[in-house]
Amino acid sequence: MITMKDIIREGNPILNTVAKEVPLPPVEEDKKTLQDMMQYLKDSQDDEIANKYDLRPGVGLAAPQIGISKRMVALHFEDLDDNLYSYGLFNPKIISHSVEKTFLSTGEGCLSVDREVPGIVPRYARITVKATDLDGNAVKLRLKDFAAIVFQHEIDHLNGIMFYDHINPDNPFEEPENASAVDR
Ligand code: K1U
Ligand code: NI
Repeated sequence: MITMKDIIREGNPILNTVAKEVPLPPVEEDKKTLQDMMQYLKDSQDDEIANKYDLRPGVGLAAPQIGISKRMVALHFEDLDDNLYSYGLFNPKIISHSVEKTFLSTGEGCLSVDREVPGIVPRYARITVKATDLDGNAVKLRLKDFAAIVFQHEIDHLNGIMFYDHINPDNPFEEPENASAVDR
């Protein structure tokens, strides 16, 4: 079981490293890791389990955050229309994106960051992602708004990028051009 003691915190260079592609089809060990990452997210969103094991709630998790520098991400959340996004993905890649930007009105947080970092994190409003799922099937996902934000946050982890790297240090609340806010 993954708990908060397994989560790598900022300052560890693995979080600033470009993760390696996962050979496909995935071996059992990589599948097991990704299944455990999915389970962390589900457990962390269950109040009873989260309290018992002191889990911080998460909607996404990338393998480098548990010290594994491989291109694997887990996502588990519902959007504002109650659509469920529950995916364990190998080698996710953004193949296209909108010109329009978006940002989370409350700012972003990260399981690897034990502090609030205020500011606007500009993201593409719409993205298309190609990846391989836990069953070894190729998937193509069209995502917008909150879902697009979460996927970009997780794929950034695979490229060694933290959410606060996108915040303008001179003017943290400067709104990007062509952007609309997402509330959650
Ligand atoms: O990658 C991570 O550290 C997880 C992080 C992902 C994320 C946060 C904010 C914007 C985009 C992506 C989190 O899941 S922080 C927790 C969180 O945002 C949340 C948790 C439970 C319910 C609702 C939100
Ligand atoms: Ni994060």
